[in-house]
Amino acid sequence: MSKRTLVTSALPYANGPIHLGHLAGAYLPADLYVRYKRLRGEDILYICGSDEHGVPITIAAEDEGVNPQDIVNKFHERNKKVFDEIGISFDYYGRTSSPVHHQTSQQIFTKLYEDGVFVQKTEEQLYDPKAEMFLPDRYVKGTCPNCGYEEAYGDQCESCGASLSPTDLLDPKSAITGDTPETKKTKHWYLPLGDFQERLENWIESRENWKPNVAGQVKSWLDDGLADRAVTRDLTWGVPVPLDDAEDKVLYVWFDAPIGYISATKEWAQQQGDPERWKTYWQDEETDLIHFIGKDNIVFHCIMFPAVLMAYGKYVLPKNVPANEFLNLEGKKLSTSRGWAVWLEEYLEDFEADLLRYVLGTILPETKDSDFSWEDFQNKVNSELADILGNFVFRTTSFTHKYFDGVVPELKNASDRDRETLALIEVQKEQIAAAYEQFKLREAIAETMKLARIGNKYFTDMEPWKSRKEDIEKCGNTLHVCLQITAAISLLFDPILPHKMEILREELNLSEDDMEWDRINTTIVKSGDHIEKGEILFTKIEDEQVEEQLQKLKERARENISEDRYEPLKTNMAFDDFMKIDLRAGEIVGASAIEKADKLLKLTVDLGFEQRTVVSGIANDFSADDIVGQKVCIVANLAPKKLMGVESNGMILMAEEDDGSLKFVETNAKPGSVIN
Ligand code: B3M
Ligand code: ZN
Repeated sequence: MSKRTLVTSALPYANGPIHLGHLAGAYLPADLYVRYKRLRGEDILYICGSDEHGVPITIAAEDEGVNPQDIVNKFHERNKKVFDEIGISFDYYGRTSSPVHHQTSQQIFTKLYEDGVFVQKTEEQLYDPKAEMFLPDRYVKGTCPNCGYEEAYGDQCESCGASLSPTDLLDPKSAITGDTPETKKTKHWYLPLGDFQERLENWIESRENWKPNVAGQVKSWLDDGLADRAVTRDLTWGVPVPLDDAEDKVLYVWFDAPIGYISATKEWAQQQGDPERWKTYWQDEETDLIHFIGKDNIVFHCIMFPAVLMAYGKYVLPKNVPANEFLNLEGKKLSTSRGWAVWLEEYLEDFEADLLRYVLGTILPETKDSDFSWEDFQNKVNSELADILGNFVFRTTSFTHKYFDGVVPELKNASDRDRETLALIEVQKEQIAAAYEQFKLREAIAETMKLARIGNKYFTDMEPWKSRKEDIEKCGNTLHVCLQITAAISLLFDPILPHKMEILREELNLSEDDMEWDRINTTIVKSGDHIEKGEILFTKIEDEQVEEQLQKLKERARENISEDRYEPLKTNMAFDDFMKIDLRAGEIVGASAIEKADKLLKLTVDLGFEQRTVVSGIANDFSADDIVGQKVCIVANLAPKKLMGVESNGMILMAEEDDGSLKFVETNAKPGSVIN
């Protein structure tokens, strides 16, 4: 009997449109997997929805001067539509502002509360008196105590990935007024993750085939020991905390959002007219729960949500969390605020959905960050989709039409090559299945394309345009084999190119009933079957089209820069304060990477009178080998600070350009010279 699988993709915040990075991270990989499983006829349910709570939503609303509800209404509809157009085949796309979701998350909170799971604490938290509010999560920015990144948020440092509390930040500033916040006492409920440490460890150990990047991150969290996590916030937008003494408090967005997967499943079951059916997916041990997410969401899906489910009892825990790394764009980090992104709505104005599904599928950031470029997009569409896949199926169908009246020829006295080629259908089928089962989706796509390569080469080698005149039986065999491969392609490519394969199956007169895994063999079409006249499935992309996209991207990036071209000046300081800073000329004489800190380099700086170690957040812009010999300016009397276990003694001055890249502030002075 086939197993039951519940697949989820991270609920995107309904505060902005969906871009390529989102698609490559959590949606396309899940959709490929789900469509493959459906093809196998397995019981699979694919759930997603809008994440409509949390500070990202309220900040977006404040920026636009509207209500949070207006923002989420707008983006919920837009995102749902664009997912549909790109072919992401959710069974249900819910939203966390729905009544079912509010009830479900309150019910889970209440049960945990009544079971005495939470710890209640009254603590000092950051407060902005001007805005008259507490500053949870992204309402405060400051320096990360872990890596020194200066733009860290109150909940997370996007540079080193550390998960933070607002009060951890050094030099915190309110995101609303820019002021330095005060502290004020407030009461909250915490999930004591430490109580779950052992259970989480045992559960993680029992998981198989996890990606090393995911397992590694989880292990490092567990090794560091788990701290209490507040599950409530002083905010008004969100799911109200269902307790009498919790006015103006809501559930922490990362408490309610994963529960959104459950609520959406409930709504799906209601829609099916079988309201209890959600339980078979969430509360029956036979279900494999798979979360597709981006790497920044690992801790929530592999530690926090499982702890909530364990505390509640009854629920299945994730079987696998195939989290992806990040997608870059044209060699640079994607950034919505800098306009460095390709939005799906925009993409779809110019190109077909399936082209992106294929190209992005071949570069999914499965094990490390990967890069999307328009040139690569053009290359893959032209030389793989058009020249191999498109060419093969068009040659096959049009030849059949022209010389066999559109009728599948019989296979008579097949040659070894014919038989071997036919047998490769099932070989590829198994390779493809093995790759999907291990969440190796890039490999699954490559193996699928391999079948088209096999077909195309066979057609060329067999030269049916010659055998047509010399040996019609041989020619018929060639076309018979090519038509079987084409038919297999129309099924095996379905998860990747659903729109195009529907067209191809129509040409082959295959019906929905043929959409079966077991039908993928050497006799999908029968001798004597009629096929329709084929059309060209993929047209090539011209250089001008690529140029146009690049221009669009660059123009937008420029617009975004000019809007906010210069950082506002800081307030004046006293002359004496400036004189306290001891600036010196120096030279980098040694540089090395720091383990687990992507952004940091450990530098040895010569100050003439001494050499010292300085940790600097420049690894994104410079590699250790290239900067030895670099002349620098250094703040030489900064109090020592430990960053990722290394003591840093000073700060190298860097200038940040519009695009976020860093430049050294150079000096020709000899090391040790005083800079005034
Ligand atoms: N909305 C965060 C994100 O988009 C969040 C995911 C929720 S999944 C339950 O990164
Ligand atoms: Zn950090």
